[in-house]
Amino acid sequence: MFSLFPALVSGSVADRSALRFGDRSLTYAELAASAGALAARLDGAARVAVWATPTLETAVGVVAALLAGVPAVPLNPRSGEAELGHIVGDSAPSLVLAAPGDVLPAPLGALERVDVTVDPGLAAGTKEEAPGGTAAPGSAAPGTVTDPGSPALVVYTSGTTGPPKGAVIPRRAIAATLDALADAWQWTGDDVLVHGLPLFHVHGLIIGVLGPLRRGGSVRHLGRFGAEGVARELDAGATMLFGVPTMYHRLAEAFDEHPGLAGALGRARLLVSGSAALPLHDHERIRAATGRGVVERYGMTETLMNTSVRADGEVRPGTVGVPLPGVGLRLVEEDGTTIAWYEADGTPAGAYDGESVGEIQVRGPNLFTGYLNRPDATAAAFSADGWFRTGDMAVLDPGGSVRIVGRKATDLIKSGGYKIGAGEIENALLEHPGVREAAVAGEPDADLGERVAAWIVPLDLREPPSAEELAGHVANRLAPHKRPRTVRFLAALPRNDMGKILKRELPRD
Ligand code: MCA
Ligand code: AMP
Repeated sequence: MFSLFPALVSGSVADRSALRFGDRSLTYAELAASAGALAARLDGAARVAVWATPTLETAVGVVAALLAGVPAVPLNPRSGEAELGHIVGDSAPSLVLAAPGDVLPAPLGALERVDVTVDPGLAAGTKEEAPGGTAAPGSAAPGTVTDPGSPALVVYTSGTTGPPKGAVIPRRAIAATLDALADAWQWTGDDVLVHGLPLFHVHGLIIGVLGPLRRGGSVRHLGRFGAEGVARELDAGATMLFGVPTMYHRLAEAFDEHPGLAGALGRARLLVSGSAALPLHDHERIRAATGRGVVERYGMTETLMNTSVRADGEVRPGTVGVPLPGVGLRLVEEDGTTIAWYEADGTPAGAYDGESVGEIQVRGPNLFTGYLNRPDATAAAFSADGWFRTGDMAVLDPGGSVRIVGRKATDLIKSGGYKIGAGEIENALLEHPGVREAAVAGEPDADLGERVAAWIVPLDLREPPSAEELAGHVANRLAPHKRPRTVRFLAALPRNDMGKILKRELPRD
C-alpha cells in the first residue's frame, strides 16, 4: 500500500498539531476529517485547480486532492489575467478549490467552484456524514492507495521563452524527495517547521507543507514572511526554518532592529536555504550573529530536490552538498563528455580533474514525468540516455560537494527565488501600446539575488511610458514578482547582423 501521508491515515499522531496558519490550526485528526470530507467530493474529478493563498484552506485543499488521487494545480493568486488564462486553459481543471469569500478573477469564472471548509469540529466525532457520504469523520478515506506513478501536482514554471509550462509531478517523486530529505536532515515527526513561503511552488508547498505532514510533524506558516514572525515561532519551539536567500538576507539585515532574532535563529535545529544561491556575505553574517551555518539544498520544479548539505555535514558556503539518496547526478560538458558522476547510492565514480565545469544532469525517482501538453519540451529536457538536463553549471569541490557556478541560459532570471523567463516579460512589454521594442535581462541585486531589468525602445522617444506604468502592465498581465524593477529607455537595441539582440551590450549605467 502506497500512502503519501502515513501519519494522517493511521491516526498515530491524531492530537498533534499538523498545520498552523496565524491563529488557526488543525491537529492530524482534524486535518484527516476536513481533507477526508473534501476528498470525497473530489472523487472522480480529472484535475482540480487550487487558489493557493498562504492559508489553511490551501493546505487542506491540496491534501484533499492528494487523498482523492486527483492531480492539483496550485495557482498563484497574484497572477495576472494573461498568466492565469494560460494556466487554466492549458491544465483544464474540472473545478477550482478556494477559501469561502475568496474573489476569483475572470479566467476562473467559468469553472465550478468548491469552497474548502476547514472544520475542526468534524474530528471531535460529531458523527455527521461528511459531504459526499464516504468519508467518516476522523478518517482520511478515500483514495489513500493509488499508483505511485500517477500525477499528484502540476506546478507551472517559467522557461526562457513563451508562457510557463506545467511540470507533472508524480506521487512517487514527492515521497522520494521528502524521504531523502528526512535522511539528509534527520527530519522527524518531532520537528516543527516555520516558514513564510508561497504555496504555489515546490519549495513552499511540497517541501514546506507536505514535508512535515509526511513525517507526522508540524508546520507553522507565517502568512507573510517577516523577521518578527520567524523569531516568535523559533522562540515558541519551532525547530527548523526554510527560506529563499532573499529571506535570509532580510533576516541578516534585521539583526540590529530585532535584538532577539539572532538568539532565536541560534536555537533552531536547522536553518535551510534554497531556490537560489545564498551569497557568502549573508552566510557569514548569519553565522557570526547566530553561531549557526545555513544548510543549502539544490532543487528544481522538474526534479524536486537533488542535493543537500547534510545535517551532520559541514556547511561550506557556496556548495549545495551531495546528491540525496536515490539521485544519480553527473556533470556533462558541452560536447556531451561526462566529466564527473555519482551513482544513485551516493558513491562518487570516475576521475574528475577537480576544476572542469559541466551541466548538472540528474535521474532518479524524484523526477517529474513531463510537461503537460508539451511532448516537444519534455523530449528536449532529457539527454538521449534519459538524464534530465538542469541547465545549471557546476563543479565538484574537493570534498565531492556540488558548487553551482552559473546557468546555461542567460534568459532565465532568479529573483527572490522565483524563476522568471526573459522572453515571457519581453512579450508582455511588447503588448504595451507605447513600446516598440523590448529586451529583458537579470541584474545583480543584493536583496533579490537578481532583479528584472528592461530596456525599452518606446514608440515615441519624447514621450515614453513611465517605468511605473510598464512595471504595473507586467504585474497585472503576468505577476507582480515578474515586473521590471529597472527600466531604461533607448533609441535602438544593440543587434547583430542577423537582427538578434546582443544582451551583453545593453547599457547598464
Ligand atoms: C509592487 N506590488 C505590485 C506592484 N508593485 N503589485 C501590482 N503591481 C505593481 N506594479 C506589490 C506586490 O504584489 C506585493 O504586495 C508588494 O508590492 C511587494 O512585492 P515584491 O516587491 O515583489 O515582494 P517582495 O517583498 O520583494 O518579495 C520578496 C520575497 C518573495 C518575499 C522573498 O520574492 C518570495 O516570496 N519569494 C519566494 C519564491 C519561492 O518560493 N520560490 C520557490 C520556487 P503585498 O505587499 O501585498 O504582498 S523555486 C522551487 O520551488 C525550487 C524547487 C527550489 O529549489 O526551491
Ligand atoms: P525553479 O525552476 O523555480 O524550480 O528553480 C530551479 C532553479 O533554482 C535551479 O535550476 C537552480 O538554478 C536554482 N536553485 C535552486 N536551489 C539552489 C541553490 N541552493 N543554489 C543555487 N541555485 C539554486
